[in-house]
Amino acid sequence: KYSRRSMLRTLSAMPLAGIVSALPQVARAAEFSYKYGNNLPLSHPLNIRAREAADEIREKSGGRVDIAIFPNNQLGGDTDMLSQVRSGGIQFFTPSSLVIATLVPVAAINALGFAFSDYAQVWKAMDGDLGAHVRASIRKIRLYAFDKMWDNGFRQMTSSKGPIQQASDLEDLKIRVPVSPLSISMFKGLGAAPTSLQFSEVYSSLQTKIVDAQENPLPIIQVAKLYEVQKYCSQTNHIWDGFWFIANGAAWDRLPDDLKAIVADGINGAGMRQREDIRKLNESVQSDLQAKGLVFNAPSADSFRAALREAGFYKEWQGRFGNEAWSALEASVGKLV
Ligand code: TF8
Repeated sequence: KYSRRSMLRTLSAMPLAGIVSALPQVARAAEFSYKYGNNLPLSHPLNIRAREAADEIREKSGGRVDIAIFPNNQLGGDTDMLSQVRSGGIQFFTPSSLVIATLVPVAAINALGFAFSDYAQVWKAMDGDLGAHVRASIRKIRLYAFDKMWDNGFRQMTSSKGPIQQASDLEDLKIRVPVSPLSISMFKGLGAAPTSLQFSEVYSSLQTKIVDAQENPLPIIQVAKLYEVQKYCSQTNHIWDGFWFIANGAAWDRLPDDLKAIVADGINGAGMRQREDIRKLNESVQSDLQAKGLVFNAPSADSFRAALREAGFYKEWQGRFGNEAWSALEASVGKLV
């Protein structure tokens, strides 16, 4: 902290060029001070790249925009942060597509079970028409979604009971899923006994055996230390899950255009690098989790897809998501029904 006197002393001892370059550093409150909340530990690429984006934005805006990051559910669980970003209590949040779908149902569409087979299909859809469709729907509830989704990853199932090799192994399995009607519908369709819990409750509910299984991408299983309370990991790749980087709509609209461009570039650019981080992590994290005791298997998608078809799952969700979104999805993944 600078006192006025010590500042004057410093300034008078400086050549003019030095004074000018020192001026912006004299703690000036940012014109736009924002709060960004998320549910992940600092070690996850989401937080590493968000930090980078915030630094870049502060610098490029000459200190006019300051984004303070509140990681790791410090501001409450997903549902709490979602209502805070709507009310304007915080200005930014990165819900998983499943979480924002509690308000914008079509946002769950990328999480349709066994729809995407690889990242080429994912980014074709989400950087293309399907993503645009979902962003427009998010805008309707006065939130603003940045163009580039961030990657959570393909979701995998873990259990303390045994490996999941095919759909029948899910029968009556008590599995935690996010607060998401689509996840509940999918796991019911597969014969399991799903329970919705916020992410902030996952570790303890596995530890106390309220549930025996859960499903999340490998990097999440790692940073949330779920291997401590799970034994088996079945690489089902059943859902591709991403984060929407969203802003409170009124706060976003108030921002002057030049600053909007700086913020959007910072966040979208960091998002592209975050995708790359997750891709690399997916390659390296399995051996790490094996070393920590998780036992892996990699089942084929066939029995799961067949069970879901038979349960009428795809038909039902085609109706719920609507034809426009559904055809945008099928344009990337092929016919589903
Ligand atoms: C869940 C979520 C998580 C993400 C991640 C922790 O399982 O989908 O995968 O929210 O940020 O609740």
